[in-house]
Amino acid sequence: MSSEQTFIAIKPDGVQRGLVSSIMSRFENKGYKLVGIKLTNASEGLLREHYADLTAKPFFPGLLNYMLSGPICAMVWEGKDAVKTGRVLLGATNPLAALPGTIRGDYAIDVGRNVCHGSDSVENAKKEIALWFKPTEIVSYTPAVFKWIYE
Ligand code: DAT
Ligand code: MG
Repeated sequence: MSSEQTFIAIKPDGVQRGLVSSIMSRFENKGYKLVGIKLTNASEGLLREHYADLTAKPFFPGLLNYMLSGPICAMVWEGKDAVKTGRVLLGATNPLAALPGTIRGDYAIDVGRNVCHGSDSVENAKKEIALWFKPTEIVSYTPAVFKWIYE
């Protein structure tokens, strides 16, 4: 099985609105394995690196302020096709276009308050995990239910 790790973050609005457990449940219920988690106030430097491809966008200053506005729940989830399927669980970037049943479809309205982040490629997931976590903060274990999730 090709197992991947993806970086999923609950943004300050998701933390403030008490959505941490609801969002985590989506990943747990699907069968993905939590291998890293922390609640953190991200620095401006970290966020500029995290969103390096967006610094020239007109919405970037607002995005930066939003991400600096409170704690973020940073997580690493692992499993088969975790990067692409993680994005499916999040839903479209613009919550108004996100389907019901997805996190953004169920819990958000404005693109600038879309409650969660998910890596968009395996390569970016590796970069983001290395940016937000030290190697020792990522754990390795086999869940007891593993054989009931994967054939
Ligand atoms: P995603 O978070 O789905 O990967 P992205 O990487 O294109 O989307 O953009 C990062 C974040 O920037 C996104 O979650 C919310 C914000 N954003 C994107 N497009 C925006 C826009 N047109 N107006 C305001 N904020 C936007
Ligand atoms: Mg993105």
